[in-house]
Amino acid sequence: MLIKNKKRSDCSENEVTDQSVYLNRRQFMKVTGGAALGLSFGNAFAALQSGNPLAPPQALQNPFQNIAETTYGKGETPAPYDVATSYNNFYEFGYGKDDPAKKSGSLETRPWSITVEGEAEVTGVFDLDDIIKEAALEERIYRLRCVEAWSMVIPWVGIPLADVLKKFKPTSKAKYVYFETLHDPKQMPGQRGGSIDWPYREGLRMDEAMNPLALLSVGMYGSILSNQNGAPVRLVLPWKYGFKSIKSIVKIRFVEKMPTSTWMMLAPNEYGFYANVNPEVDHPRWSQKEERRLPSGVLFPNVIETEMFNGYQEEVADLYAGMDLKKNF
Ligand SMILES: Nc1nc2c(c(=O)[nH]1)N[C@H]1C(S)=C(S)[C@@H](COP(=O)(O)O)O[C@H]1N2
Ligand SMILES: [Mo]
Repeated sequence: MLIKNKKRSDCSENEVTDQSVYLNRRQFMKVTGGAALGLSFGNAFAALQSGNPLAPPQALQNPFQNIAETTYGKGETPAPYDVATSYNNFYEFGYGKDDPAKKSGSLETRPWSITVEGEAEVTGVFDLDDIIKEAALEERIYRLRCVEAWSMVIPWVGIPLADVLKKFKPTSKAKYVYFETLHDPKQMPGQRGGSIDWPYREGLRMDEAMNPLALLSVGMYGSILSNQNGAPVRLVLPWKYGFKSIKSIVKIRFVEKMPTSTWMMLAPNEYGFYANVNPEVDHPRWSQKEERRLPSGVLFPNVIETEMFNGYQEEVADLYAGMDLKKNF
């Protein structure tokens, strides 16, 4: 076993867009430069004072046998661990940026099964540890750009998604792959109310899923994933807006038709299927030309220009050759 858990702890899609989700996104834009950001800077500062800002807590350290180093993101400065684990989007635990850290302790991450179904030769229910047992874990330092115009650099631990998907032998009918997050209101308090039609859903075109950049992540900062970051297993798709990087995955389905994601269901005019980072295509309610790179606070706003495909053009531009990226946003 590669992972040891050290210590551990409705509305339908045609109803109007979820007001509370809207509100939350709008409120977020309003506080930009305000108190919330001072807070994340405060966390970074506390982490810097407490020793190594890139180290997870003692109880979580070194659960993996081997993590291969890669060149991805060498030279980038990762966000302090405390920032990456205290400023999150994970609506299953609430809409506030600090809700996931406060409320995700109730998530049981072992044992964890993933159901694989649809257009593939190998389908069924698999234990996560069996899926990753023979896989080689890699560290990849990636930029994560949220559609809300903030970003951070995170050192992930994971397996190329292609390596995992190939094991299930998708058939020629598998044109897309669809993912679902756990749906369990007992463990996920955010699912007890609100108007998102749970579970959280996402999808990729097959060639996107097979792109070498796509990572199935089981860890961060050399350790396991924190619950608020999507434990025990999530996607990381660094050329796409953060919402495509679905957390706490329990279902993988190979399909013929383009699946509908949670954000497409909520606001199809604002969140498309592709959701590639693109400074030329503004969100209907705000610009995507710039981003706040966290840690960022009132005194150090740290605003940088957003890059096409979040700077990963070389790796992924071919996937979209000839496509109108304004239409296919
Ligand atoms: N299941 C689920 N996955 C999710 C989300 C969510 O609310 N639920 N939020 C997304 C968004 S909007 C972002 S920006 C990233 C944030 O990842 P992080 O908290 O690890 O930085 O997770 C994505 N994955
Ligand atoms: Mo996001």
